Amino acid sequence: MSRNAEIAALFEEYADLLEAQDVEYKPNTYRRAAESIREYPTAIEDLASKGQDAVEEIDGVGDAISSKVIEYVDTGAIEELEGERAKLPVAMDELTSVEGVGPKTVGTLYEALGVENLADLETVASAGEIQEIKGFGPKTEQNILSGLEFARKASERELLGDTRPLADDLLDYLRGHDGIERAEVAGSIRRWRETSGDVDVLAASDDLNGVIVAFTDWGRVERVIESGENKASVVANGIRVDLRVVVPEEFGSALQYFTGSKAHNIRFRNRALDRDLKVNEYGVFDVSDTNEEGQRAGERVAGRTEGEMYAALDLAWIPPELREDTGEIDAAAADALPDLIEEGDLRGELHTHTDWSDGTESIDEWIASAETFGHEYLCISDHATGPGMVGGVGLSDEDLREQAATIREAAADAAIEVFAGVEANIDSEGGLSVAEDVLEELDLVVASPHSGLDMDSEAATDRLVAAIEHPQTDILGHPTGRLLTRRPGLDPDLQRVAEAAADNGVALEINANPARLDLWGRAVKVAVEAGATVVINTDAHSPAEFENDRYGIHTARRGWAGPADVLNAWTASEVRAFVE
Ligand code: DGT
Ligand code: CA
Ligand code: CA
Ligand code: ZN
Repeated sequence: MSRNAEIAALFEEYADLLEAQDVEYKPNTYRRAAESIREYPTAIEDLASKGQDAVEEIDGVGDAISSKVIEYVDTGAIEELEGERAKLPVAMDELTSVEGVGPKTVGTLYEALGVENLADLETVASAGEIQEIKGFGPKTEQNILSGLEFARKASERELLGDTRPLADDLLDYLRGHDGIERAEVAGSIRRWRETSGDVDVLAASDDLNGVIVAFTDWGRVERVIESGENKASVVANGIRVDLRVVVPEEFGSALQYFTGSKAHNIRFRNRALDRDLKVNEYGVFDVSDTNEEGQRAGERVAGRTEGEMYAALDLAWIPPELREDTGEIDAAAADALPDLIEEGDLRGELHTHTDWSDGTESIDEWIASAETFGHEYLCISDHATGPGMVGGVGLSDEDLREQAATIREAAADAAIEVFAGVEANIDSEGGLSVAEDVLEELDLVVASPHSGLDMDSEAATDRLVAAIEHPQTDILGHPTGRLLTRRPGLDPDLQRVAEAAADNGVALEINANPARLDLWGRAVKVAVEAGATVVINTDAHSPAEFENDRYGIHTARRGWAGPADVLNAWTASEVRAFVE
């Protein structure tokens, strides 16, 4: 963690501790400052060494906060934070990771039942003690119990947004090592699955042991779990990393095997058997002949590259994102694999938040950043007020009108095309939280669910379909509202949602934020097959998050989507025509 992220996390904890004790306003001030500090391009310790004024250059950082920054850089602690921690000695991060448990609940549970950590929470929830607290009840207790169960299962998996960068770092490191011919990530990360159990990496070298030594010496290794002749496992950044080393002749077969998925490999292996071939991590072997002793001869016919492996089974090479046993082997056999969208195909971003709501940058800064990033167009879609918006984040109808005028003024001088939009909240019936005439005035409306995410499947489907049928809706934002490893979100009938989207000319979002990836691969496949258009949005709150688009692009690939299926792979005028 950089110092900026470290200090941001402390201020967030401070904000939570204050909120837990019913302090008003101050928590949000600290949260905003935390966000700006995290995104600030200069190292905070360098600013601190220049004094308080330099630290106050950061958005949202005033006197009180800058002095705490300096205190922390100088002494390694913040006295006021220590004081709050002493008053409320709870594992705040851990407890608030449970869906339905916010800082205020943590405060109440500590006051009433002395709950300090997850184990305490589990004990009191299972004993039925929570429903006895004033203002709580059986429903709250049940929600906490299911939140706990979800968190327990989910916490065993890591976000792709954490594992992929770690794998990329390791690959860079290994590829710089003499004697390593190739290094690739394998497993669920190579398939761009949204969560992974571990990081699997494969290297090819004639010096197996040299690679193992290099790997265990990698700077990010915290602990070596085991280390053998051709494989080793370590913990890095709190995540398990498995490395295998093979000789270059076996790299393709090992990569194919360890990429998975298991279901794909089983189908692959069965196809081989039908052809009198045997496959394993060492290659493809011809087992049609028997030798004099009646044993299978087993001549090796492929294994150095993956392409060779697939070709040996009369298959086109299959992109890893498709290897989930959803028809890819038949498609490869018929030479009918889809023409997938690729990194670099996106022309614009249609869902961003400025400092008018909870983003960090001004409208002008966003336009400049989008242009620098290479986008041809940008939509500003700040939060509207309404269900799910807390702490005054969302814009009123009047604010939205004023903002649209400001966006249009900025757009007039911009080198890129700029859309004036909004992210409206979908209420429980599917209505939008913005007045009709304002929606009509705007160029683009993203409608997203932000609250009421625990309704049953049928009600959720009706709600989303109603939002899609709203004549002003252009994009259904993060359709289920899920947060990976934190909350499951809505569980609609995806087929019906997709058909409604196709019929009404509404694009279904693939929210590329790695904490969401909503929609996900299988859902995207349903959408595309129903003839719906999807859109890959980063939902960026700061321009650095434009980089998350790769998670959305590979998720689209997992859904078999090509550039024609993805709204923001189209030109600005094509997008303009779609939303009009
Ligand atoms: P994960 O780690 O849970 O996100 O999922 P994967 O797919 O990365 O699975 P992992 O790490 O257990 O194993 C990596 C790959 O190795 C897996 O995708 C396919 C292959 N593999 C592992 N065990 C078996 C097995 O028993 N049979 C077959 N056919 N393949 C296996
Ligand atoms: Ca894995
Ligand atoms: Ca593994
Ligand atoms: Zn948003």
